[in-house]
Amino acid sequence: MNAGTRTRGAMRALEAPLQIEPHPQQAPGADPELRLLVPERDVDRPEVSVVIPALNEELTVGEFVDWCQEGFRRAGVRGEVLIIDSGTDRTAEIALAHGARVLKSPKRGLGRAYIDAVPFIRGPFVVMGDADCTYDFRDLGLFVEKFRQGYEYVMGSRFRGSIEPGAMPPLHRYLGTPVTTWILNRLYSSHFSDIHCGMRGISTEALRRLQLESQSWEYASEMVLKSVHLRLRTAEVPVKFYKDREGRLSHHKRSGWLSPWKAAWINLRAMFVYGADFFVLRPGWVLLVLGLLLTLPLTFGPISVGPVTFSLYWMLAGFAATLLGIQGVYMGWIARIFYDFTGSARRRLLALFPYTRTVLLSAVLFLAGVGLTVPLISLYIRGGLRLPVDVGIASHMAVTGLLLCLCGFITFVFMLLVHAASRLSNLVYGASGPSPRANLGRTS
Ligand SMILES: Nc1nc2c(ncn2[C@@H]2O[C@H](COP(=O)(O)OP(=O)(O)OP(=O)(O)O)[C@@H](O)[C@H]2O)c(=O)[nH]1
Ligand SMILES: [Mg+2]
Repeated sequence: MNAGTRTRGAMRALEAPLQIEPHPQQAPGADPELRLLVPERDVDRPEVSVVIPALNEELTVGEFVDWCQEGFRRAGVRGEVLIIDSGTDRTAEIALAHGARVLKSPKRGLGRAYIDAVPFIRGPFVVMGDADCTYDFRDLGLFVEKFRQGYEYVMGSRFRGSIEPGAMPPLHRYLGTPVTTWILNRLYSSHFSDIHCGMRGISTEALRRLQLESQSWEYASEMVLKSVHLRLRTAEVPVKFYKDREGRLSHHKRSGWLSPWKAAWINLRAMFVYGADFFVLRPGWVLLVLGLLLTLPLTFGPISVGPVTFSLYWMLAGFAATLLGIQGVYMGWIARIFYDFTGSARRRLLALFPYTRTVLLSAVLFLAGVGLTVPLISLYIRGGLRLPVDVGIASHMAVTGLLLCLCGFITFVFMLLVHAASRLSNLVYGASGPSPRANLGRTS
């Protein structure tokens, strides 16, 4: 069935607010290294774009494009396939012949291929994946269904779908993927079941807001983490995962044994960089509370609980924990401002740390700290610049005093950074944050 004559009823929800971008080749400032090839049977005003990087995939790309067309037909949607080809074989020619658009781009990595594609995407919704026929794009209707229901980010899940025997090495299937997915879910309070799945859907608007930067395999983690930062409405759908065709080598294997390890390393790096707040905030709170509990109650002398006496050494441990904790919390909050796509962290932190009130609070903390050190300093001066052997509770007070001085100063500097980082964030993401619901065609 011709894509253009297909019934529109089923996709009315997607069509209503459609805003097709002007043809990207006419856009000024386009990357001169990119070249768009349009097939004879091009699709006009697509409602869904399948966006696929390909590096020498002549073995499978033709069948892959056919799968996509079948997927569009089954879903009753007008779709385009956009192959980002950075190879040297016949991939582009075959893809074109099967009706796909091809964006010729230099070989600069998988993440970069997606970045290159963004200005060329015409549909309001995108489904991504591999050109190797390992993900079953004939079922892309499941993604379309979720878009219709109003979801902005739709993760495929091979664990909720099916995995052909031999498609995933046992180490990945039973250890690597479940464990990293579990850790990510714990840290980010998310509910993914397969964070490494390459078949994903996203609204084009959300994809643009993600502002992907990863050049290589780590784009996968960057996307997941930013989708959490952006609080995208997220769903999961089952996908079928097949093993590589006879004769096709995964790019990890083509690039040598180090490649998957390198991919894992840079994915981990992306998790740390884009999720710095998640990593330091919770441990920071734990240390801060624990530290304060070990310090403040001991300010006026040791305390015995049963057989244990909490004295100066415990205080010093608490002192260190409090400092680490407050730094963790403050740095986590700063990191949150850096990835504050929605503007909510800025609003919350600026309200919590207004300039004048925080300056006053910091000054009070600092002066109270100085005050608590006075007994020890006066003992020191009265002793002829020597401390007596037993200084009593003066040392306890001084430890708390020093801690309050430091906390006051750190809080003051943190407040300055919150204000500075918020201004920067306003410039990057817009003063009130982007409108997350704009221009999306959805039923709910
Ligand atoms: N344009 C472009 N495509 C790439 C590049 N590197 C990989 N690809 C394509 O990205 C997709 C994923 O690559 P695969 O080799 O299947 O890697 P994978 O599926 O993540 O890893 P395996 O699990 O080992 O198969 C394929 O369609 C590749 O052809 C690149 O540098 N540029
Ligand atoms: Mg693959």
